[in-house]
Amino acid sequence: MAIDTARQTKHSVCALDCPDTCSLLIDVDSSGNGSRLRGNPDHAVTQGFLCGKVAQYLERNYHADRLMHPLKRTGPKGTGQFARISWDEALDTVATQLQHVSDTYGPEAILPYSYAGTMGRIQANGMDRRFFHRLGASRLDRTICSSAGGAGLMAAVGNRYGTEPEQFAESKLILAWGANIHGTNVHLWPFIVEARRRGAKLYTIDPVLTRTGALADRHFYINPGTDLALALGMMHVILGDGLHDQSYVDQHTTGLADLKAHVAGYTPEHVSQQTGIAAEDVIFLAREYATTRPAVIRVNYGVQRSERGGRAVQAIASLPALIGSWREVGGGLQLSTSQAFRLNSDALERPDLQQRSPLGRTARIVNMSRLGHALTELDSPGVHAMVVYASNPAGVAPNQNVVRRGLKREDLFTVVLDHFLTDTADFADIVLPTTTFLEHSDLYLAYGHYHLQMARPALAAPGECKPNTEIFRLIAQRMGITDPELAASDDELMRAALDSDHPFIAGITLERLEEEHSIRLNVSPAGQPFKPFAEGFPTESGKLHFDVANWHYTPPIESRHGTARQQEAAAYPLEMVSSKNDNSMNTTFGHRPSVDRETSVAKIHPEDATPRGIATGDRVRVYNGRGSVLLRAEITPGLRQGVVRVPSVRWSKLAEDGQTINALTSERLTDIGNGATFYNCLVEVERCGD
Ligand SMILES: Nc1nc2c(c(=O)[nH]1)N[C@H]1C(S)=C(S)[C@@H](COP(=O)(O)OP(=O)(O)OC[C@H]3O[C@@H](n4cnc5c(=O)[nH]c(N)nc54)[C@H](O)[C@@H]3O)O[C@H]1N2
Ligand SMILES: Nc1nc2c(c(=O)[nH]1)N[C@H]1C(S)=C(S)[C@@H](COP(=O)(O)OP(=O)(O)OC[C@H]3O[C@@H](n4cnc5c(=O)[nH]c(N)nc54)[C@H](O)[C@@H]3O)O[C@H]1N2
Ligand code: SF4
Ligand SMILES: [Mo]
Repeated sequence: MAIDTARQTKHSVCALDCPDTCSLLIDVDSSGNGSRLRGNPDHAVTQGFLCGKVAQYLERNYHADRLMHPLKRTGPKGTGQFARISWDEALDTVATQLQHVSDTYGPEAILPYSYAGTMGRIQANGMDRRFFHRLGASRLDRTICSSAGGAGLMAAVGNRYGTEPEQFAESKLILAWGANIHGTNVHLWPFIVEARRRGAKLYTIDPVLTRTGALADRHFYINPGTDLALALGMMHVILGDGLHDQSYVDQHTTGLADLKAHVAGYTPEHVSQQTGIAAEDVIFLAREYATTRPAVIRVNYGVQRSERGGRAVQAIASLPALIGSWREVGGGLQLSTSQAFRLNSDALERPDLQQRSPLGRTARIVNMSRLGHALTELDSPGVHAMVVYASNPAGVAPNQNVVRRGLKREDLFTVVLDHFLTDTADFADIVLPTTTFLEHSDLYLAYGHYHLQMARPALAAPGECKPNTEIFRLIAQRMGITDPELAASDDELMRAALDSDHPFIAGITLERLEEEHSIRLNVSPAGQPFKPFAEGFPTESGKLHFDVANWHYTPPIESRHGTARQQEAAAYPLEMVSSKNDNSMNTTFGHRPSVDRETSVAKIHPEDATPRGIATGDRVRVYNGRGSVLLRAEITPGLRQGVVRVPSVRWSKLAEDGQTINALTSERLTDIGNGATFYNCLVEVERCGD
């Protein structure tokens, strides 16, 4: 075999919605074909490896079903019948229809719908935003993932960042709280392995014994949505035993006296009834946490997909202040690091363009977690056009049957930009093929580390695929919009984002990123650890407030202990947690047969299965008042009894009943942050043939 001397190794960045935002290397041969993807060994967090799903990304990139040219619908909505059309026809149709909707109902009748299919700043948070602002379209409140936790973290520490992953190696105790680190954030794992080599302990708090729980020193099964009670119980023990850090508390917090009075009632026994964690284990967790130094909490988004999730995160994020752990390298807490990336989002997204729109003012906000409501009930104006990109709402949005009813409306014009004919694309009037992160330029922040990255296309765009940025520029042109902001090049967009006077970004330029690919933010001097709240908090008072007025724990309405729904609780006695599948990414790898198998399973505790006559391998119907889904049962003791776990999210078109698990989840929102409550969901399960 001849050696391909022209083969090159190119840099890229994984754009998927994952805290790790890996630095990638890809081998590209002389004909431009990519042959191998691997983690960059020189990156401080990627450390030379990738997760299994993305190590195989070229399978997805070169898949025979990849969309290669624009399509228009030829059958009823939802049936996925399409014919090939030219870009010219596609752009004309989209431009004409958007103009028509804007003229007829006003521009707010147009709804953009996007999330983090790519986390790139310019492809899904750049030209698209400029375009919709200039139209005067409704603004989408992007709440489907992290807004409750973000609001809770903000309310506690005044910012959305925390302990850097590299410091976990210095910790002596790691609490993984609603965090399946090994499954969803695997680049934190080597730091934990190193810490444990040096004697650290890992404890997990989760209703499910995940991969991470199975590897932990101890796992604590908790009832879904009861974390606020546990945090208050731990504070009760810490304060009762005098294990708090009085000097840190005096200098950097307010409200200790009220906190003492408030948590007096959260005795380990009381907390045990709520959380299902034994009273002695509540005491154990609190004492271990307060006396093992340094201790770090990795709280992830599992906690906050819950009715009480925002306040729970706020209370959890107040624990490190109580024990003075922010002073220590390897202490503190991490939920996210994203807000340290002080890019100039106004310059990138140009919200001021709304003033130039036919609306002439700031447009209304529509919550993406209530898409079903938006498409079926919203008026003045109703939604008459939707442009979906970097998201698959027919699969991932809650209360899917209502979402689908909305998507089927004949008076709704839907455009979908994607790589595959997703469940959502099946409802589209026009489908536009887009490039992947290996084929376009972008700038990447991260939510699990502090390294800013930039990627150039490593592969040529296949077929007629175009980057999102280019598609929005072209639609704007067709609509006769001549504002220069909508003609900006990809590099101009990246430069606008980098044009920030914040010290964390100072000195980071496109030229440097071109050269270095990844640059650590100036969060601390080179070689020194970042201790964000060692000297106080970026809150208004400069202190963390123990916010007891907002910490009255009551069980989630939709839970076994929820009082308001006792009738439903009797009909649907099990609590379903449809958390992340270890080997996929929301619906992004749903085409893979192995992923389809893994996401079509309901994991049931033996004590729940036996009385229902359910055995492993049985076909079961999981249902509630909102819908019904057929799955395969897997009986396992690795769950809190009363909890059913369904790894998510499957492609409905591959399911025999055409349903995914979001047929069962509700549009109820979280306590703060207007987030989705995927993990408070009452169901019943019955055996249903073989
Ligand atoms: N492999 C893989 N990786 C992913 C993703 C994926 O789909 N697959 N998705 C990405 C995305 S979009 C995100 S947001 C992140 C999310 O990352 P994580 O937050 O780690 O993932 P989740 O599975 O949502 O939730 C974590 C754990 O919380 C538990 N949990 C559920 N309810 C509760 C509760 O009330 N209390 C407590 N203490 N725990 C609870 C779940 O059982 C789950 O094991 O992962 C990203 N990475
Ligand atoms: N039951 C249940 N529901 C959930 C969750 C859960 O755990 N359980 N998780 C929730 C969470 S945390 C999240 S973040 C959401 C995720 O919801 P989404 O953000 O919708 O995530 P995906 O399902 O992965 O769909 C992303 C889509 O973007 C496309 N895409 C990728 N890159 C590009 C690009 O450059 N351009 C364009 N145009 N498209 C691109 C992909 O092909 C894919 O179809 O789901 C939520 N829904
Ligand atoms: S999904 Fe996460 S772990 Fe996997 S390659 Fe991408 S950033 Fe890395
Ligand atoms: Mo997410």
